[in-house]
Amino acid sequence: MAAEFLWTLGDASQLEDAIDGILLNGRSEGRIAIVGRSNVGKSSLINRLVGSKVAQTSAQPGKTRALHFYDWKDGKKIIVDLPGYGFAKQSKDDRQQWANLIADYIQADEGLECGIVLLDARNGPSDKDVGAIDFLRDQSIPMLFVVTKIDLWRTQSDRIKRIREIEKIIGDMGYGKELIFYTSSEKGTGMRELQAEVKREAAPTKFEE
Ligand SMILES: Nc1nc2c(ncn2[C@@H]2O[C@H](COP(=O)(O)OP(=O)(O)OP(=O)(O)O)[C@@H](O)[C@H]2O)c(=O)[nH]1
Ligand SMILES: [Mg+2]
Repeated sequence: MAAEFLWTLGDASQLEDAIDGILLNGRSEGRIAIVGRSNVGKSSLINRLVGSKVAQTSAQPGKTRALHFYDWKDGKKIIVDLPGYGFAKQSKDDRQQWANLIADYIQADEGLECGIVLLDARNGPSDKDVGAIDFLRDQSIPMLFVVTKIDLWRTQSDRIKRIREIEKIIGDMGYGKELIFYTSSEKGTGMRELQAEVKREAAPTKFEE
């Protein structure tokens, strides 16, 4: 089997158990966190990346409400599906609770090698996307950027406009074009390149400094 479900973290009180105990007991694989707005295609990308349908996807935003950990055996990584941000129907309290849970996890897991930030091909990066990138940067988490749903680009000029916009915003934050991957989980576009890059991710830079 290419990948299997490991563990769900629904509450910060389980963090210690997750990091030091049940989840990572005896496991040295680096963790890769999938970050992005609700409905951007995080769970779909995970399924494509690991080559099996381990993560639940849904047309309804807000499907993934806890942190789900998957053992990607071929890649020798643990993939973490994070709850999406910017889910409109959420109450302010819920939103804060989710943000705290994600932040607590990111700060607690020293084995987190990389954050993959997903950006919807149909919109330019939003303020919330920029906020998430800032947050990861503040924690010294290396990042890759994955543009999702590129099968929904209708015209060549649409494609060019969006690519320029994405490169500009990511570039202004200090990240190069080589870190941006253009994908479709629907068609499988760009997956091989992304898989190779994620497999290559080495020890976290925050511990090399
Ligand atoms: N056309 C197209 N649709 C996609 C693609 N990737 C995901 N989707 C659709 O987008 C919707 C949301 O996908 P999910 O993978 O569940 O998104 P998510 O980011 O995990 O959402 P939450 O768990 O709610 O945060 C589903 O209807 C998917 O079928 C893609 O590459 N192309
Ligand atoms: Mg999801």
